[in-house]
Amino acid sequence: MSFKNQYLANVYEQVTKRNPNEPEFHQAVREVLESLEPVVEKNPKLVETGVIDRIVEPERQIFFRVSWVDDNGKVHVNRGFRVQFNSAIGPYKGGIRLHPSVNASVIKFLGFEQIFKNSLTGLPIGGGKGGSDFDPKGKSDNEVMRFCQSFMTELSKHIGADTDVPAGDIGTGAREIGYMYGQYKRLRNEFTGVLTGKGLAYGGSLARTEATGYGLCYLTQEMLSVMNNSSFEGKTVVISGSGNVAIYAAQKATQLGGKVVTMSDSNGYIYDANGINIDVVKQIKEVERGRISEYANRVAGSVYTAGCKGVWTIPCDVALPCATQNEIDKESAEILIKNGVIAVGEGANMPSTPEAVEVFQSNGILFAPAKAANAGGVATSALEMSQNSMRYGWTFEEVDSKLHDIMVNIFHNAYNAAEKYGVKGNLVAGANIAGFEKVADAMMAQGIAY
Ligand code: NDP
Ligand code: 2IT
Repeated sequence: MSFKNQYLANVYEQVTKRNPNEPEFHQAVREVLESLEPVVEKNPKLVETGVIDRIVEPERQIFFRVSWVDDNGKVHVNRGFRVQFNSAIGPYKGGIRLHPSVNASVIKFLGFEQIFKNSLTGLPIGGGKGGSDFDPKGKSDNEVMRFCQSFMTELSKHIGADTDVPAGDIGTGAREIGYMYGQYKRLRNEFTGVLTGKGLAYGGSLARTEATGYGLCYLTQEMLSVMNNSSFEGKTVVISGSGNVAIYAAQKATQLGGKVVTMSDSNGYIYDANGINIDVVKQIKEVERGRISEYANRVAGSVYTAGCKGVWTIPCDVALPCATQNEIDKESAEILIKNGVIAVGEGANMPSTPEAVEVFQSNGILFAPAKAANAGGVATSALEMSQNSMRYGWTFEEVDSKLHDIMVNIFHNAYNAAEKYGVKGNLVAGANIAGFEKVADAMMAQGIAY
């Protein structure tokens, strides 16, 4: 698709020129700007106040050296990133990704998406993202600890409970957050809610671990109900990934009456026609830090197949991509449709390529984009921040019920925004518009700094 609006075409061109060799960032910006065409046509003030020119440029980007020593005394140097993208509606908020593929493009696409996602939650959080090209896989606990301490030694200068509040993402879970939190506390001598996803013993929120996967299913359930008069009950569900998001999506989809038949990692996928046994997956992934192939050794009747892309060839009613960006391409989308998929809910960030999204939408598939569908994680992080500020903790049921209401609201806000701008049923446009409007209002109200 090309831009009909010349102003947006120019902004996009400027983004590609100013940020060369950043294809993921370009992809994320392009999708949002395309959605905003009807909004810009209706609101000339957006152009006059340069809101779009400003929103595509991070407020601040911090790139830094992270050196650490492995168990054999060898020195390693990684690169650390924190992109503080937008603070119009609250402190920068977003996860830390630890994966060898991390670079400026990946962190900027994630930070940009986070602006609109965080706005959609209805809670006061701005957008940011961070990470490093460090690979926690195969490292000892002590090596991970030394990396996290070195990473936080620099990061601590730039974050704070009212400034920027990082959290987990790929490769960053409870262990990494614990080491980072300990280091922040040592350096700053303060016990504040500077990170979320903390352990329950030191200020974490109940239900944060489950939140992204559960929230994905709550939103997908609402989409099925409103747009298809159905639910997860009796549906076959294909899930990719076997990390934090995938595990709790599988658990909630099962609780809601679906049958989850796959999970995967970057090496391959398992198929269990009887429905995935979540306890076995949790034992392998959360306790042993093992590979998903191990599931087939433990559960009779299940099969492991090498190659992660094959997961999309398994017939299903609902597909929940929960691994990484661009994991569903045009070909995989076409196979899913041929096999009868009716709904797709994005648990990962930007898991469908633009061509795949086009295939889903032009075939009338119910499609819940990541910004809306996976916002439950960051929403519950914001609830963790509230509890930290109050020095108080809600029960699991209280947090889960707030999460449920937030996800249902996000669906309706995206659905209504799409209808208002003449693209009924297009939740990609609806989520982008609904997320954008609040941030744009705040940016206009706060003026421009010369
Ligand atoms: P985890 O590190 O817990 O799990 C990641 C999973 O995805 C693993 O199974 C991993 O397999 C797989 N994966 C990672 N990279 C690739 C790749 N290049 N190709 C194939 N598979 C891959 O991360 P999360 O579950 O936290 O995150 C998953 C997705 O959800 C990400 O897109 C993240 O940004 C998004 N997300 C996470 C939130 C959270 O609260 N944690 C909130 C909102 C979105 P392997 O072990 O082989 O690497
Ligand atoms: O992509 C995401 O929204 C996250 N990784 C969660 C961010 C957070 O601050 O909880």
